[in-house]
Amino acid sequence: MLCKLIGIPLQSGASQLGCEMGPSALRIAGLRQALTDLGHQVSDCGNLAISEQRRRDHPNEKIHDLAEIVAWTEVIAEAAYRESCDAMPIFLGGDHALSAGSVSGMARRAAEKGRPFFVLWLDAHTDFHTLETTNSGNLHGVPVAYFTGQPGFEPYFPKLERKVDAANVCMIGIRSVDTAERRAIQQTDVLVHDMRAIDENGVAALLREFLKRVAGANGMLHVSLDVDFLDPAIGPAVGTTVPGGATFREAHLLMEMLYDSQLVTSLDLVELNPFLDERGRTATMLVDLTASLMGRKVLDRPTRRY
Ligand code: NNH
Ligand code: MN
Ligand code: MN
Ligand code: MN
Repeated sequence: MLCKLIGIPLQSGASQLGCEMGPSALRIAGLRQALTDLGHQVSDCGNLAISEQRRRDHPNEKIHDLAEIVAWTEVIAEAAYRESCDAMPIFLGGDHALSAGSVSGMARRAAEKGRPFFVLWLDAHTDFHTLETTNSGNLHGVPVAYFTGQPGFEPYFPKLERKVDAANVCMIGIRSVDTAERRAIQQTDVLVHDMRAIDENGVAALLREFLKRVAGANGMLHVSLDVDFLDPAIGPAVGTTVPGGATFREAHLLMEMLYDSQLVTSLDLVELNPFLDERGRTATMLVDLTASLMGRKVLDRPTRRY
């Protein structure tokens, strides 16, 4: 597989500065080597950058850095579309606002290939605020509402060439949902598995069900991995830690199952804030999880079909 590493030093969607250093930390933690060790070809596209920003004012005065995030969204969506022509893009964040671009660009690619498009959202949060409802004003809290076509993003954000069907979005790990998000997401077909669902069923059953649907539709699958999906004990380098997250084995099992499925066509690694890390262990954790997603295993075993 040809993997393209796309660095996105975007940090103004989050409340705390530091995600800008995420792409560097992932490179230093050995992402390229981990992938080449597994037999993949890797091309590092370097970091994206934004140029001019058009001024944008939204009536919700809590929102900050709207013009910058919009400029990033355009650049990222274009890069996602371009680089996914012949490769699997891996988006090195950067805060989760980047997924407005990575997901919308990949949705456009899937439409061009005539394939249905699915998103697996691994996060403590649903990121389902609209521009009207965000009360933190942090735009890393809005990407899922944007790419599923909830109202109010136009004319501020780029017009979506393809919305993602809410029924094709599956979330796992959820344990922090604001009131407005809860109300809005319950009116959609987004499949939300909170931590209780993991406790009661185990991650494997939840993911297997979803992968069967993706496989049955011959879909393309985008995986968006927010560091705060992990329990803070194994992923401390994030500005929005929430207790009670996924364990080391739960996270690796999901990645191993995703590899077996051979359905993943793009990946976000987001919200890594190296300023908050402990001797690089969260960056290393993300590299190891990516390796599991790309085929690293303890023992060879027959590939499971979905
Ligand atoms: N819902 C909160 C907000 O909108 C938190 C979002 N923060 C995240 N999302 N880290 O993954 O501010
Ligand atoms: Mn998130
Ligand atoms: Mn989160
Ligand atoms: Mn909020």
